[in-house]
Amino acid sequence: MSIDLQKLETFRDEIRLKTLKELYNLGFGHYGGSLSIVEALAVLYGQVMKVDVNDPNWEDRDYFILSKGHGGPGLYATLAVKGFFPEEVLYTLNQNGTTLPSHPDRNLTPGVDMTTGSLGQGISAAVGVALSHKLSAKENYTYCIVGDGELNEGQCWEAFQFASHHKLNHLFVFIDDNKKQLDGLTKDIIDPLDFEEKFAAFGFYTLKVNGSSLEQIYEAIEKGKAQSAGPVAIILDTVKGQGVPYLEEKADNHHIRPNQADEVAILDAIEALENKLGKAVKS
Ligand SMILES: Cc1ncc(C[n+]2csc(CCOP(=O)(O)OP(=O)(O)O)c2C)c(N)n1
Ligand SMILES: [Mg+2]
Repeated sequence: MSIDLQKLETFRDEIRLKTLKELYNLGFGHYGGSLSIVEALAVLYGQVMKVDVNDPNWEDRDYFILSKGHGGPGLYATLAVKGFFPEEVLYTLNQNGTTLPSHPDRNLTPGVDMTTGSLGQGISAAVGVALSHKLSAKENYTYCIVGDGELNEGQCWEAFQFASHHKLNHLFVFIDDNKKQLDGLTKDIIDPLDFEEKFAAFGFYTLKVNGSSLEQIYEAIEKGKAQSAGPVAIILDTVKGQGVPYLEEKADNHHIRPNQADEVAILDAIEALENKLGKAVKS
């Protein structure tokens, strides 16, 4: 199948717009790491993954696990645009009684396949899901996004080694290499060294792509599927705050409680996306 770029670009813009709106509505949150995964989410849910919005627990679906659970607002926006639940639900993010807690909970939200937030654990769960599918000779794929900072957790590397040993060829791991973590540059906190070399050494079929390019992400997934030997790692060269230049340039963009200047920039970005999508600008 070839990429439907126009459809995916619209889907991507809708996801970015709804991510900004839900976080702005809440008043604070993980902007940086939600925005850097928008393109990957758009490709996965827009064209690649087999899911049924009317039957989120369909057993033959592909699974998605957001190991860097603090990117939940990006995932929720994707699920809402895809049709798993109405857009209005996004504006209950992280509030009392919500079905959208700050970090994903598989028991609360239609379309969320794994509860995550404690970094390092999601990838282990993803490997378990992929192993169970392989043992039952099922064809479903398991897709997982991990953060570059998250990869400081030793547990991740135990999971990768296990995945490789068991030749989990329907497991795709995306590394959101946005070069930053909570409190600084990843290379300054614990230098991760070369991800391509590390994943290759761990037995993964490894590709590095521009993480803001829908085409490159899609092509990497197609390539990964064409090789059948073992698990696939796709390193996404991303920018924290991706797609909103003001937020990309803001040094401390992990968790933002917008000040006045931030607010103006975020509202401008929302308006620009709404205009681009041909929607009425909120008065
Ligand atoms: C086990 C664990 N330790 C610490 C945290 C707190 N924490 C939340 S996000 C974060 C930084 C993660 O950085 P990265 O994986 O690079 O995420 P991104 O840049 O995509 O936001 C940390 C340390 C956590 N959620 N889980
Ligand atoms: Mg990071």
